[in-house]
Amino acid sequence: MSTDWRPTACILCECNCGIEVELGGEDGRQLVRFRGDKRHPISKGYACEKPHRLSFYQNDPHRLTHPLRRRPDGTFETIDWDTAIREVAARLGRVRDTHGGASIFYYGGGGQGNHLPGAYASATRRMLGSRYRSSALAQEKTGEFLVADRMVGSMTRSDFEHCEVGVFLGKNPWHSHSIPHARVTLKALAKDPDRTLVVIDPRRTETAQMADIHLQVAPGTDAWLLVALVGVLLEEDLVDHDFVAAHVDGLQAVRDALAAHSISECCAACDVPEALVRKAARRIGTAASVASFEDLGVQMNRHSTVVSYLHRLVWLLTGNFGKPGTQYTPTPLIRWIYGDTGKVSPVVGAPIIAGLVPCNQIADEILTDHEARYRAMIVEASNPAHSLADSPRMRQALSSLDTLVVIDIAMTETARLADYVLPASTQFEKAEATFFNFEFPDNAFQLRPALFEPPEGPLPEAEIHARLCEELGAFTDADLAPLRAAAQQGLQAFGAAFLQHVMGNRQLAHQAAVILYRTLGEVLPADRKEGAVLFGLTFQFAMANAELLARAGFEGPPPMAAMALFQALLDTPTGVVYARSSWSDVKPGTPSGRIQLDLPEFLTEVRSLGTPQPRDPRFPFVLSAGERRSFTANTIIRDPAWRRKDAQGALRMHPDDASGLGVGDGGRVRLSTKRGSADVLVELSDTMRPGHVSLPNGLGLAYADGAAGVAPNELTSTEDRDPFVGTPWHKHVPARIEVI
Ligand SMILES: Nc1nc2c(c(=O)[nH]1)N[C@H]1C(S)=C(S)[C@@H](COP(=O)(O)OP(=O)(O)OC[C@H]3O[C@@H](n4cnc5c(=O)[nH]c(N)nc54)[C@H](O)[C@@H]3O)O[C@H]1N2
Ligand SMILES: Nc1nc2c(c(=O)[nH]1)N[C@H]1C(S)=C(S)[C@@H](COP(=O)(O)OP(=O)(O)OC[C@H]3O[C@@H](n4cnc5c(=O)[nH]c(N)nc54)[C@H](O)[C@@H]3O)O[C@H]1N2
Ligand code: SF4
Ligand SMILES: [Mo]
Repeated sequence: MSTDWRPTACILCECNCGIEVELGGEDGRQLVRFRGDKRHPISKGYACEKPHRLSFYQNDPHRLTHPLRRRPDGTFETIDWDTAIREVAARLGRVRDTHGGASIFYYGGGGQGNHLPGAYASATRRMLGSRYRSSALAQEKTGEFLVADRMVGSMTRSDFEHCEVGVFLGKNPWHSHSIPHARVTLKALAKDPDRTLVVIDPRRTETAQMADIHLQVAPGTDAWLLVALVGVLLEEDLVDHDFVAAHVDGLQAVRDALAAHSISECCAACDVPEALVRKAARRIGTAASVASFEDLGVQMNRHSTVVSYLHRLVWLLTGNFGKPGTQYTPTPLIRWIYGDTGKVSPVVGAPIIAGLVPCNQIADEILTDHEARYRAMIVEASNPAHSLADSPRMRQALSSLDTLVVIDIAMTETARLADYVLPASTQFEKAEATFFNFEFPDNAFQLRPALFEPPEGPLPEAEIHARLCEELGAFTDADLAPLRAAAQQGLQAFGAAFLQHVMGNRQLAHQAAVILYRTLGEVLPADRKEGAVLFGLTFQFAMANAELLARAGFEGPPPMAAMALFQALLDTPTGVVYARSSWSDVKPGTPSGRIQLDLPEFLTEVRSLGTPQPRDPRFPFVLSAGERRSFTANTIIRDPAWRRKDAQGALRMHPDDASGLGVGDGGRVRLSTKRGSADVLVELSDTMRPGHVSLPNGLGLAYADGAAGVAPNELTSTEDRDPFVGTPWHKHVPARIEVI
């Protein structure tokens, strides 16, 4: 057996740690062993336990091997690629010609480790005139995006490695990571007597167990806790007045809004002792640096967007922005749109934040006879029939479309509903990359080469979109001829030809991604071919960020620097530092250049916070539907055997609740919400607050031997959502439990 260690990345969370994989097996196509890759500029050798089981992703028995077409009776038949491309292009072209391209909705474009499909799909969408799209971000991050854009004019991330105080709000990084080398960073914080770890979570999570201060908030009451924290900062004058004077507008408006609230009543409302809230506020208010991260525990919960606003007040009032150990503005390789463009969705008029239609309103946009409804959908590298609220209604919506095309590696819950299923190569059978590049001061990008060729059948998304665009008449061989000729002469000649023939021609410019793949891609090493689209993206980056690029060693005029970066990405499969920032670069991106606190829409909500909603006696429990655990990774790995622990994905419950119900550890209960019911296995855990139960995320997948665990969104509803941006309240689902 050969031993062949090759660089790639873990694809199971957005950290995308660099790893090395030992290939083996008779055909050299087995992922045998894994180790963190020390050469990766960000992860530097770190990896958690999950990538050791990545072979379950690569060897999924439900892998799609051929294009499929739905028969009238609902079963699928295998078709060849030529037929699939011809028919998909014809069906979508007909929808465009009859109802307009805006009726073709695009969902997905990538998961935790694969963002090149979305880049290539831009060409297909342009050919079809598709205008509306969404992705998982519009069920988690759009509230934070909106607030970040209005307050700071930019997304921020946090420097936990150097902070004196680290705060996690509705976030369990021990399991969910999201920051580099999470466990090392957490242990260092916890161990150092001069540093303080603060966790705000109703559950005594693995992270909370390491914390110096755990604010074990009552589920769904973070708004009151944060009002109390900000209230103490103001009352005890823990405000950084120099920072505020230099950078912040609107403090008085915050004071006025908070004056309506009593700190002790807010502490009572969130059920955290006032003394502990004051202790946390004082620690935050007097620390040299505070890094703070909010995630799904509050972003998928009541008052989510307002909580994102209040959370920013905590670190902005205390001056924790733009210096080591605090918050910074990252520079991802592609420019992310964060804010509100003022556009709304065509049927229900939902706000489009960050270019995305709220996920919870997609079904409403389809299940209507409104003229502007979505009639067709392309779903790529996503599983909305499982991952979005109210799966039964989502299935109904997807089934009622004129045409549903799914591009995936496996037969997912969504693919089962499709008219056409197009099989993609896995992330180890093609070049891939992600645009989750948020690190600082050095920011890195990794173009991962394919580890081996795809089996006969599946194709990389770049190829699928190129073929679809060709079938739709995007360009001719004559259009590509000068580019192909130039590509033979090297990057510089190609760059000149690309500018002249593509960027100077509107129609072709819209097809830039697939044209790069079809021309430049053909002269790239075969295992890096799908990286062709980065040629255009590095150009865009260089035009906007020449100085950061120069500091990372890519000097010269932007086109030259871009080409040097592109070449480095091709040559360095372990990742390249493409931007070197410094703290003095961190500035608010608002039009005034100052941080804005006086945002009346949020302050009105803050002012009118009454008391937490009493529990509905029919649903006395709060269910967090979709917790991250040691062996969960959304629905990226479908084989339940990959989970070393907790195979059935148990419902976690406090022992007092269990004894009240008369159920023991390992017992079964019926869990019901207003939307649905499921039979679940119980795991007793005194880490839960009484009255709060939780189910893991990503389980209940339709599998060979029947589903393991509960699909959380069989139990959730689309109307339980944030009033500003429509994000779901999945962590706060009223529920009833009966012993079976
Ligand atoms: N192992 C693993 N890691 C992952 C993923 C995965 O599937 N598995 N998915 C990745 C993705 S896509 C994401 S978005 C991130 C999400 O990462 P996290 O947001 O950390 O994940 P969750 O476990 O869903 O929720 C976090 C915490 O919210 C808490 N919570 C519940 N209700 C409340 C409340 O009312 N208030 C507060 N303050 N907290 C509450 C829960 O107890 C839980 O500890 O994880 C990423 N990392
Ligand atoms: N109730 C509840 N629902 C939730 C959550 C929750 O906490 N509670 N969490 C939500 C969050 S934060 C997120 S991010 C979403 C995630 O939900 P989705 O965005 O729907 O994505 P994943 O479950 O990650 O599914 C990824 C899909 O990509 C496919 N895939 C893998 N590799 C490739 C590839 O190379 N090419 C192609 N074309 N496909 C590929 C996989 O087979 C899988 O079908 O779930 C959300 N849903
Ligand atoms: S932290 Fe995330 S990317 Fe890194 S090894 Fe673990 S699951 Fe993979
Ligand atoms: Mo997510």
